[in-house]
Amino acid sequence: MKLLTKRRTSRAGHTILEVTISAAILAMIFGTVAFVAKSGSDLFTTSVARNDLESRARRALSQIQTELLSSDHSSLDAIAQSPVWSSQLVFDQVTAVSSTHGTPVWTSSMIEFRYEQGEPDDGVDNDGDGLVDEGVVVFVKDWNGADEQTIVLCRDVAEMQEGEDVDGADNNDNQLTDEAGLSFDLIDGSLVVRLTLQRIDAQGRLVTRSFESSVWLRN
Ligand SMILES: [Ca+2]
Ligand SMILES: [Ca+2]
Ligand SMILES: [Ca+2]
Ligand SMILES: [Ca+2]
Repeated sequence: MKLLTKRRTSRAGHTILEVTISAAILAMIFGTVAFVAKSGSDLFTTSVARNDLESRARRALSQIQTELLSSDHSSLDAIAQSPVWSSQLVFDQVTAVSSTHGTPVWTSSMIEFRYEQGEPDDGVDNDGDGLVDEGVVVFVKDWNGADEQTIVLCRDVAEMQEGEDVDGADNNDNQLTDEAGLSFDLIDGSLVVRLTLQRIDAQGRLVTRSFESSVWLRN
């Protein structure tokens, strides 16, 4: 009788051990599945944010290119040669044709980086969107003229180019020093436009994308 009781106790103990091991294995499996699912979800949300920034940056650069191609390139002569850069570009465009003489009417246009409304340049995220001192790219038609019109080409523009800090050095190794999130510089007759956009994705992570395009300035 004692032998039977001992066997039953041993069998019960063995079963508890098996159950414990099985539970541990199942926990590991479920943990791995949950991790893989979360990783996939994180990649997806980051990808959505990245694609959003890419499409907006391409659209803005395309609009800038279009405006510059229809400009008087001689008005862009004031642009400094790289590595000098500017976050503002002023140029002349034909905005109308004189009704009396049939000649083109030239007016000044301007493209520049401006701090977002409600987001002063103070090192603080004033509007609570997770970005610090972010700005917009604006295109101003008839700049300082009677019919001045301001159009926002792009939002979520970083204050600085990706990888660049305000420290007097070229941190991102593009030959420009402390350049802004929108910058213009001239290289061998081509105007180079550089743009860095940022946003916070659905997981609360900062996503940054940078783009560059060139416009050949014919004389
Ligand atoms: Ca902000
Ligand atoms: Ca600020
Ligand atoms: Ca740089
Ligand atoms: Ca720097």
